[in-house]
Amino acid sequence: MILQPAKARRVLLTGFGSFPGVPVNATAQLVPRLAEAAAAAFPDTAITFDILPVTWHGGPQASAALIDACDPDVIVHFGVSERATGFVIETLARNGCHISIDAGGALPPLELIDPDAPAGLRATLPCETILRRLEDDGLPASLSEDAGQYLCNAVLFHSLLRVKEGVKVGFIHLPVTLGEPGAALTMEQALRGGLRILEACLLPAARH
Ligand code: PCA
Repeated sequence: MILQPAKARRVLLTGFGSFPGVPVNATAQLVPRLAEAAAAAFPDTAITFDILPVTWHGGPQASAALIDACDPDVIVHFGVSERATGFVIETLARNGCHISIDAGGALPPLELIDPDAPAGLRATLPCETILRRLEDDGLPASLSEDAGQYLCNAVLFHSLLRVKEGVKVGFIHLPVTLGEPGAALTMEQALRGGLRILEACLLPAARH
């Protein structure tokens, strides 16, 4: 859904749907709210968002279609992880797939995402700046080099392969319990942190 067409800059935000073991993916609730807040906070920026299916074929395909349609300057993918206790800023996508079933019950076609691609691709978001901004706001955050080799890693890898030079692409993992009572992160904190992440990407005068 495009909230603000024909703006100077373009941002693509994605969350994920349900998958085995996670019947409700909190990023499917967070991302539409973040898109609306971002549209208000960055009026010169067109915000496109969508929720990707957690399927080996459909997830990357849907993401590629969004990238082609909106030609973003910044892409922030969000997903949940059992291991996350705050904002986990993924700095590396690996060319590998765990042999795990997706939301449609399918396995990945290969153990590699792309046999012709490098073993790893670095996220191009300003990860250190994002970390500082989140920490400065009192939010729990860390950098990671292991996005898990499931769909989150696969979508990040595909996006990094697909975009032209200069596009900022990255992935943020959030706790699987996001928004639940007693969770490490409330939905409001996730929303606030999402805006801090976008500030780090969109405000070049900020500390880098
Ligand atoms: N987390 C999974 C896929 C979708 C999601 O939210 C992952 O970490 O790969």
